[in-house]
Amino acid sequence: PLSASPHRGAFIVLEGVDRCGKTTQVGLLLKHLVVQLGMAAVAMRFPDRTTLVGNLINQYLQSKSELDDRAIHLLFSANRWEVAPTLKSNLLEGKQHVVCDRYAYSGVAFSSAKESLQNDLEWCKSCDVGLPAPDAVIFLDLTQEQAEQRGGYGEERYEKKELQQRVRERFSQLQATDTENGQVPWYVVNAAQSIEEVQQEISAIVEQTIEKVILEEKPLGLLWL
Ligand code: NYM
Repeated sequence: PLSASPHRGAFIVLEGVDRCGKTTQVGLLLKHLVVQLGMAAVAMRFPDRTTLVGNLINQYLQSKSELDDRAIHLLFSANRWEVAPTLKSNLLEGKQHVVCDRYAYSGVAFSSAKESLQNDLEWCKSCDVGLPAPDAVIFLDLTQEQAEQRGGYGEERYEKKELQQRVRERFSQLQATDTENGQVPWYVVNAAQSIEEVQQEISAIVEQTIEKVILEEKPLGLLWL
């Protein structure tokens, strides 16, 4: 079934705290799908810093501008909505699998980890309700201590120990509600393993997901609806 031509592409999201190796794994996964398996697949990422909104986000992350916590949350969400037509067309018209580095889960996890929004998880989620829903969320799990051992965080906003710890807790909260609602399956991969081991686990999950999408002719879902 993996070689059959799909009615649409599968939408795979990789999530995790900073320094968990997401970006490396997105690259390896794309190569695996395209080069080894000969499939049509593309990589996308959020924030997409190449758009107008993305440029504002980039300035904020580099501390070149200040924004209210809700305002920046809305910009991250707007960034997904402005790129959503391309995402959908890649999946539905292009019939390409999309491997995405972060999505709305990062949006909610990072914003709601801030003190000002700690009681507003539902508000944070509401902005992204109705976006294309992933067929699988692969969460690269790394503890705070393991992340720190990878040479410390960078210079960008949010790359602070206490915040990252809360972000990790938010992610597991989101996993729990998604699992309860039974819409989007989450797969937790231990990101402390070697690059090759992580890659093999991810490939197996993704191949299974693609097979399911194709065999069941699964329609594209709507996030958190
Ligand atoms: N981030 C990312 C958010 O705060 N909200 C979002 O919606 C998304 C997609 O941006 N620390 C944060 C997480 C990261 C930062 O991401 C930049 P990256 O993947 O390092 O470019």
